[in-house]
Amino acid sequence: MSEIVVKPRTKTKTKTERPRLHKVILINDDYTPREFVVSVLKAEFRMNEGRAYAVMMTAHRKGTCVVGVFAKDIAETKATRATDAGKAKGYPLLFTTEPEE
Ligand code: TYC
Repeated sequence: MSEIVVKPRTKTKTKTERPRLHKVILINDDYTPREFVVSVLKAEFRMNEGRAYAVMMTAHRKGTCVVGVFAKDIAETKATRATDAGKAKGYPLLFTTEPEE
């Protein structure tokens, strides 16, 4: 007597999803001094003077500018710290976060 052995054809793949990245976005306002925005970008986002100035001017002209892309908790911490730095001086400076597509 012969037996037919059927091998299972389904494979189980274990996929580990990478955490989605989040953008930190700088929002323009009419009150925060340009130099202060530049100093916050340098301190919190480790930018050099030229990069910080370019990011500040993009937000100033267009309304917003993406500052960087980070893991969710890092993006949120940086946005909060940078916003709080403005608050401490009485400025309405605002950094927000949103998930990357
Ligand atoms: N618009 C501000 C000014 O003219 C400067 C500024 C730039 C403020 C970017 C916020 O995200 C900002 N003093």
